[in-house]
Amino acid sequence: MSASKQVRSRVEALRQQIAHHNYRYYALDDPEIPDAEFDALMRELESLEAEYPELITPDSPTQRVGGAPSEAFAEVEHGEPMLSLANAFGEQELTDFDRRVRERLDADEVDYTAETKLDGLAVSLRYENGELVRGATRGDGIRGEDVTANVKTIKAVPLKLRGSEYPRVIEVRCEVFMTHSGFERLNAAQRKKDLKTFANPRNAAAGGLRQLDSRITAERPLTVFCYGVGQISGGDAPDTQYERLQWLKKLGHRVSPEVKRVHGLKECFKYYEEIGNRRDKLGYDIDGVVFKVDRVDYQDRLGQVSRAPRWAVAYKFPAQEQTTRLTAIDVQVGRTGILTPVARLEPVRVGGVTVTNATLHNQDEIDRKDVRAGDTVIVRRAGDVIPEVVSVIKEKRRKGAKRFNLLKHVKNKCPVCGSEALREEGEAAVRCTGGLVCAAQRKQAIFHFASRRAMDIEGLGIKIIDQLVDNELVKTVADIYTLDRDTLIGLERMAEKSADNLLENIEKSRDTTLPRFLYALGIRDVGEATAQSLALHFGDLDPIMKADEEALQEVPDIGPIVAAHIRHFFDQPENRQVADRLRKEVRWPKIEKKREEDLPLKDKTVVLTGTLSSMERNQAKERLMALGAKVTGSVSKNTDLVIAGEKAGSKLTKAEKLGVEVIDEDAFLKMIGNG
Ligand code: 5U1
Repeated sequence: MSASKQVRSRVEALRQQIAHHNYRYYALDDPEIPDAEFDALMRELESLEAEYPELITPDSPTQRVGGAPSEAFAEVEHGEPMLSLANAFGEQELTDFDRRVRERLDADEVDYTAETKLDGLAVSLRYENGELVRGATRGDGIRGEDVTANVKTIKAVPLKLRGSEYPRVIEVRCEVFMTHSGFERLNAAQRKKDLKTFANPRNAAAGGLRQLDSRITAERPLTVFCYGVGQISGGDAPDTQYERLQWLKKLGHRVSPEVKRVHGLKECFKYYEEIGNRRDKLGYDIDGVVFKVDRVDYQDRLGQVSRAPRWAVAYKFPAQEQTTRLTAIDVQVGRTGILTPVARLEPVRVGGVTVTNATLHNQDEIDRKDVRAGDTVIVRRAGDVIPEVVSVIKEKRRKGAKRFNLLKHVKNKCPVCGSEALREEGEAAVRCTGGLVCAAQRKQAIFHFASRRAMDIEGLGIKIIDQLVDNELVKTVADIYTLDRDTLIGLERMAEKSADNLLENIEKSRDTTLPRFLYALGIRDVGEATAQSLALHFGDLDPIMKADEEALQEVPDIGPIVAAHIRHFFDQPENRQVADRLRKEVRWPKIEKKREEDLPLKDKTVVLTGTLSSMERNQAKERLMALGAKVTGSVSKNTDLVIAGEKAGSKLTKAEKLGVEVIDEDAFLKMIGNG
């Protein structure tokens, strides 16, 4: 059955709506409808076209993904050559460019259009009578490759120009690129499919555009920004570069929001600086900015040399990637005890600074990139980010270069304190187990030990800890209890009164509880709740220090991993020594060992809702867990008890509806013995 007039007009209306919403979404970055509504329009059009294939046209939005792959790209000639850009490095070269422009034009000052320079691939889009008829790569500037099927898959490329006021033929010049988020998504999908990942967004974009099968291109998150025009016949374009870009936007094209008209050289430098400051937040890679003489009649007067116009210049940022030699791989211990492999490099300037070290992250990353000492590597430094080794130039590898194994390199010991270094199954990081003695972790360990929920030593902040550690006055947390007034007064910016207060607080901290003390030791994965459970189960420190992994796993909520962490911690003679010293300095009340069966909230599922005035929610949760409760986040028919603080909302309503017992904060405090 052929399509009725009604169906035809519905199809036409859908196409117009879809083109309009594409324009709002891609060109204006200002969508009017949610994605789901847009998808519904697309689905309706697809189903009508499936029913009435005679209605399918090449510019229908359903036709972005083409059919079978082609054998090779055909060569096509651009209507007008695609020019390239001359570069300016450094202030002097930009100053020279501006001077040459002004001298040739005999002008005092010139307006420029300032644009970002994307790190992508230049493409020319040819429209005839408003329809996209061809997409071509730059090639040698005269002839490029026909990538029409591929560019049609890029949603930001309009298949039809908007409105009816456009030249009969127009070539739009644009840069195809990939955003950082698109790149991450693509690599995540590649990993999931066990396929090769891409080194950077540029490679991913270039590879995507040059696929002979456009169905693969369609899966790559490519986008475009348009930056100029080539051939124009049968119509006119505005007289300045800036207005041309606004005009292209009106025709449905995507133009960078960073485009700006600037007056004279001073404003060019200002623009460069502004974009440089925001470079890392743009969400895509740029390698500089471009300045173009704004008036097209001036551009015509200036002309070109070889293939580069005299009226435009790319002012580049310092390169963010450089090649250098990796002389050695060392291992550093961070303040949390993680052993990180570090590449020692022959000094190289990257991103405007000299780089001599770069992180290699962990063993998995070393294996993935196959980095070996002596390799020639590509180093990247973007913004304030720590320099990293991106990849190895394998062709330049010397014979006999050996694979690097971190644990072997450190002989399974922390290079700082000599405690055992461990890599757990399923973990990328290798860690030092000498938490209490390792100099690399000292400051962090002391800070945690003194924190409010641990030993609660008010006044022992990071600035004082820095001085105590740097002057070797405190080597382990046990040394805190040997500090005297004279030592403290000798610290920078430590008044007598503050020293006295700190000493008093150290004294006060001697009276603590076993859970606080266990938590303060900083054993991996032993938070407040686990410390509570350990204390209740074992009753004292000694049996905990002696317990094997099996015995530790008898404690509620302690599984094999946490049990192994506790055991490893106390297996380190240095940690044991510090714990022994500490127990002579501090004291805690004896704990009535409770059998698990006797815990008052054993097997009860409890939900906390609203705000408690007497403690933080986390603390309340831990108290409940210590009494044997299972604390969950949502109310269901399996909930035994809801504790409702101030401003309790939907959870309270649900509990009431389900008839679950609800108590207020006072009753809760009584229940946990704080009433
Ligand atoms: N933003 C921008 N990139 N880009 C690249 N503008 C621009 N202009 C170019 C090129 C190759 O060339 C014209 C100046 C001819």
